[in-house]
Amino acid sequence: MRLRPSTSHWGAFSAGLDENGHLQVAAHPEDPAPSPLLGNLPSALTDPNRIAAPAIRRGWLERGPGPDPKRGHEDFVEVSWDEALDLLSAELRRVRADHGNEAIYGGSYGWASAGRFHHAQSQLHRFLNAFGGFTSSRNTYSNGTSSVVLPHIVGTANDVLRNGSSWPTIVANTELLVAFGGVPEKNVFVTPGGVTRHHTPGFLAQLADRDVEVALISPLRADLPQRLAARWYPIRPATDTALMLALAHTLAAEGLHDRHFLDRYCTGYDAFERYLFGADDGTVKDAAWASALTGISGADIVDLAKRMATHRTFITVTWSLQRIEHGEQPVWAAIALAAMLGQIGLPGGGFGHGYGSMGDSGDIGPNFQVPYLSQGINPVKQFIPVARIADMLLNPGTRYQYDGTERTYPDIRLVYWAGGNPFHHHQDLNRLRNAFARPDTVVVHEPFWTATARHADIVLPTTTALEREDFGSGRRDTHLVAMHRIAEPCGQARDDYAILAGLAARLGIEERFTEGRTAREWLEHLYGTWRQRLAGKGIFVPSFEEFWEEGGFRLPNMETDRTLWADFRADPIANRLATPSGRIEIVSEKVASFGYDDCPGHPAWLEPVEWSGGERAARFPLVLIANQPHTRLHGQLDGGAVSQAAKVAGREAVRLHPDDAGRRGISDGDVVRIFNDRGACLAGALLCTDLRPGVAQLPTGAWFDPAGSLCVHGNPNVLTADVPSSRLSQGCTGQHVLVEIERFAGEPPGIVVNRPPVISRTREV
Ligand SMILES: Nc1nc2c(c(=O)[nH]1)N[C@H]1C(S)=C(S)[C@@H](COP(=O)(O)OP(=O)(O)OC[C@H]3O[C@@H](n4cnc5c(=O)[nH]c(N)nc54)[C@H](O)[C@@H]3O)O[C@H]1N2
Ligand SMILES: Nc1nc2c(c(=O)[nH]1)N[C@H]1C(S)=C(S)[C@@H](COP(=O)(O)OP(=O)(O)OC[C@H]3O[C@@H](n4cnc5c(=O)[nH]c(N)nc54)[C@H](O)[C@@H]3O)O[C@H]1N2
Ligand SMILES: [Mo]
Repeated sequence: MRLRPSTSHWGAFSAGLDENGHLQVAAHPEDPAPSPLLGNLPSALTDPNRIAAPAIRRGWLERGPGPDPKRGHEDFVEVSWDEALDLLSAELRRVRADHGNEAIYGGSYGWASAGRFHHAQSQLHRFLNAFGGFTSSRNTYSNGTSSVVLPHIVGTANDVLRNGSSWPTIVANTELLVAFGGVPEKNVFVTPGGVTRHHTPGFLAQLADRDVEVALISPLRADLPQRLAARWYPIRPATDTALMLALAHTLAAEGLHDRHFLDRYCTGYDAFERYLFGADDGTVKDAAWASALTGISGADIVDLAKRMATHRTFITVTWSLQRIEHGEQPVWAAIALAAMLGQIGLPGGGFGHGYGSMGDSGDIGPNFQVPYLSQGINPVKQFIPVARIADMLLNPGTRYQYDGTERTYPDIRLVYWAGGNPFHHHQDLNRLRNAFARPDTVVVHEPFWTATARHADIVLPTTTALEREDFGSGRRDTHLVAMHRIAEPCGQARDDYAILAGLAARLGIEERFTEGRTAREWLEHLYGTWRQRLAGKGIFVPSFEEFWEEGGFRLPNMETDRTLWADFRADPIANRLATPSGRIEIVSEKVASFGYDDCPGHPAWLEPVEWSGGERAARFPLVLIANQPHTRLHGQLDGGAVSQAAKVAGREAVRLHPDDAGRRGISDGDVVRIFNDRGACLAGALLCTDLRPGVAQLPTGAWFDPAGSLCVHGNPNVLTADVPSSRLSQGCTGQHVLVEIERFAGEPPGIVVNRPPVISRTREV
């Protein structure tokens, strides 16, 4: 058996088919900490949910395009590739002629698979741009709140999200790590595009060896590796801002804040201090006040503030903290707190965001631009903040606020998705189903019968990365990996590129889209021009043939420990920040001028609307944390061995505190029903004391398996609210939701999403 190289979002590997046709996978030899998720890969080729042939929803085929509540409830008819592409190209022409390019929504958010050329979104956007453009999406579900608010606070999102302090600097200098959301090791194996060497688990081990003091602030103990001797503060979810304000209040009240730093590098501190002392609203944001909200004792808060002031302290906030209502506030409050400590720009001090959220945060790999496919230019300027998809489809023509501007939702007639799964990633899936009934046509390219494919009209089967040639490299990756074809395409699956090239030929834009190249010729071309550009800078990399033969190579090291923050500290005039004041804006006059009560001009405690009045909390007293799964990437390869091994009673596992379970008569291994007024799902109970009582945890990614408004498999997005973080950023708020849980009495309905939907080979019923 010959093993061939490839890579995935969770790391590089080599793989081959054994004599029985089973995929055997070996981690990259240079990876010090290979991801357990590699164990899901064999299912990519064998999952019964692989789409075998192009398929069209019967109602669309028989009645033609148009809004249809039957979407997601009807059988499919298999058609030939020619018929599928003829019908789709005619429909694209119709929508463009009757409604204009703006009526095509091609945001197509999602992670697709690793590989730079066959990146599904790049391919789709390039195609749609050649066709005259499309309504696009901005920002991410990952950090869509931070990416809007950070430029107002520090003038840049990128330098916070991508170029913060490196782990080696933290390991060598930090004395106290205050980790809001912890540093969940489960998440660090993942980086978009994948990394070949997973360094972060090693850095976490070094933190333990150096006895760095860690304050773990999270409802879940598992958010920090056990080997780190941490002090665990089991905070009530969504109250971190209150804790941060009380820490800030303690510093101010005790005179422990760095006046010099605040004067020289920041603006607005005095107004913020008035807020901390309750000068205008009469509420002093002290430790006693925060204790009632957070569930952390006042003495612990005062003690932590004092230790922060007397140690080299690094404050980190995982991205999950901003994936909630008012998610701007914990990010802004943490920066204000770090500013009061005066250690921003010092080695091992200051503020970090996303440590433990993604593998590249704090990694030391080279920051290297590898070859990629140009998407061209989108002539259509219409866009939505990405998490407003259902609002857009349900409310065409409606006005909404975004980052200080008023915008209007377009009237979408055709939705085109390649490489993403909104029925995984979006909130309130029962509402999303209604939204997906609105357009005339929904097109999905997928290898698998995901819930999104099942809610489409035209379903086009695509290859996985294992079935094609490509090259791959993630952010901060040490290697460029040659991705060889490891298996033949499943069924009639085609590459996204081949599908779009077929459409482009029918639409008269083939030359613009393909430039006359095959996929293999594109790889050689992109690599070749990149290699030439590098040579011009005196950097020499192997020829394409050598690269391909060797399976990859180590990228030249561009490692640097310089951060924007150190430069700013050294000279805040020459290196002024890109904010209106040039400084860190503890108060932003600009944000204040927008007049948003859900995002005022400085960090503030705002109660989640979901809780307000206490009425919902009385009916649904548990806070469900819907975080990232440790057994897979989102919904990908949910049928894989690692994902399946962790299911309880055949469903996604929900973690519950034994006190909460006992009160409800729930035992370990029971099937439970998790519900609120938006929907309900079944899950398998897993009792554990490592989480705060009153909190339950159900990760995202179990495939949506609807029976009415009930998901029988355990997808938390039937429960989450489709509300934005605020009018400022319109970010995703899927991380938390209020629920009640009960033991499921009787025989639970079986899982059916592990099999394809009903498909006919002929049009006759
Ligand atoms: N409740 C709640 N919801 C959340 C979150 C949360 O914290 N809580 N987190 C959010 C976050 S941060 C994110 S990033 C999103 C993730 O949401 P998504 O990125 O949409 O989730 P994935 O399951 O990775 O979807 C990628 C899809 O692409 C398909 N695919 C893979 N390779 C190819 C290819 O080559 N071509 C094509 N056409 N398709 C391919 C896969 O089969 C898969 O179905 O979820 C969000 N949703
Ligand atoms: N294995 C695996 N790794 C992944 C992914 C995956 O699907 N699988 N997805 C990747 C993607 S796309 C992204 S964007 C990142 C996401 O990175 P994050 O958003 O940081 O990841 P989560 O696991 O959703 O949340 C991290 C932790 O925050 C804690 N938390 C939740 N709410 C609160 C709160 O109110 N206060 C405090 N203090 N803590 C809270 C939870 O206990 C949770 O485990 O992960 C990436 N890594
Ligand atoms: Mo994400």
